[in-house]
Amino acid sequence: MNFAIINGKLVNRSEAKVDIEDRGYQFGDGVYEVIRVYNGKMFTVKEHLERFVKSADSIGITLPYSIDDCTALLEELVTKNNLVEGTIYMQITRGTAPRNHVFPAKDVVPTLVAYTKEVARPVESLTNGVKTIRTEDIRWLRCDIKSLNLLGNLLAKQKAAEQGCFEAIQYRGDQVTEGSSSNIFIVKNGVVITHESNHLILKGITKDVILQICSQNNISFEERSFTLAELAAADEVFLSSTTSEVMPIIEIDKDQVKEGLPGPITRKLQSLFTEEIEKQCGDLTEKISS
Ligand code: PSZ
Repeated sequence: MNFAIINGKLVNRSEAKVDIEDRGYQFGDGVYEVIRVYNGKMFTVKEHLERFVKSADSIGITLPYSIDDCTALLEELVTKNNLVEGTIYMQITRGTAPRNHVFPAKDVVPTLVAYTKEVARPVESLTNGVKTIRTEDIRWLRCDIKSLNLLGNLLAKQKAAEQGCFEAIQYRGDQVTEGSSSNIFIVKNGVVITHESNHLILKGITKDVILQICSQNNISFEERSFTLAELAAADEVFLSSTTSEVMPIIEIDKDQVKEGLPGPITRKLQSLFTEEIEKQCGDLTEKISS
């Protein structure tokens, strides 16, 4: 049997339902997280749960559990579902109340749900790289909140998919912000460059692990916005996310990045990132080939 968690209780996944007046369903009034599981162990779970609390706090939702209690609940879910390689999706909404834009009374309890999914590492894409398009960033100005409202992101991703591409690289004016569901990095003259974590992007957990890896391994990096011209002139381009890890970008709007092959610093970061996963979760069976 497969389980989900609704408000702290393990329930049968097929019976896990929420009300039609849940504010998540009606307004997208909530926040979420996706946590990676390798070898049955959660990767960077503390960082994800801290960001979850921060996102919730920033829209005035208080998580009814401590981070330790939450971790224990998620561990139980992973065990019960025999999840070896996959993701945990969790979201909290402002709860169920008669539809009204104004927040409901304080006694309305938030709805917290979590469930798991089996997801293999995208080893083929990690090895060969992915194609992308560019598209204008039409989202709101609080992209630092991991909000359930994803329409801008969905429209961008759909546009990419319709062109046979994996991701849409978004920009405001002439500045690159982030992917529709990833952070974007360029490498120029040996320096790794990625947008600073402000209100225009999500502060990616994967991004932060990569920047930590850079500082520990004497790889120069700059956290600053960069232009579309810098993107076009980059030596290497890659994206990062919980499920995509360090993903080489080999094409942008049909133009090859360099020779259309993953670059040496991207490869180095992939290998160091894999080491970090193995440190936290144990050995991985499938390897990225160069
Ligand atoms: O499974 C998937 O497709 C996932 S799992 C996480 C994401 C996609 N994306 C997270 C994300 C995002 O949605 C935006 C707009 N920017 C950056 C990221 C990367 O964040 P982390 O590294 O925390 O997953």
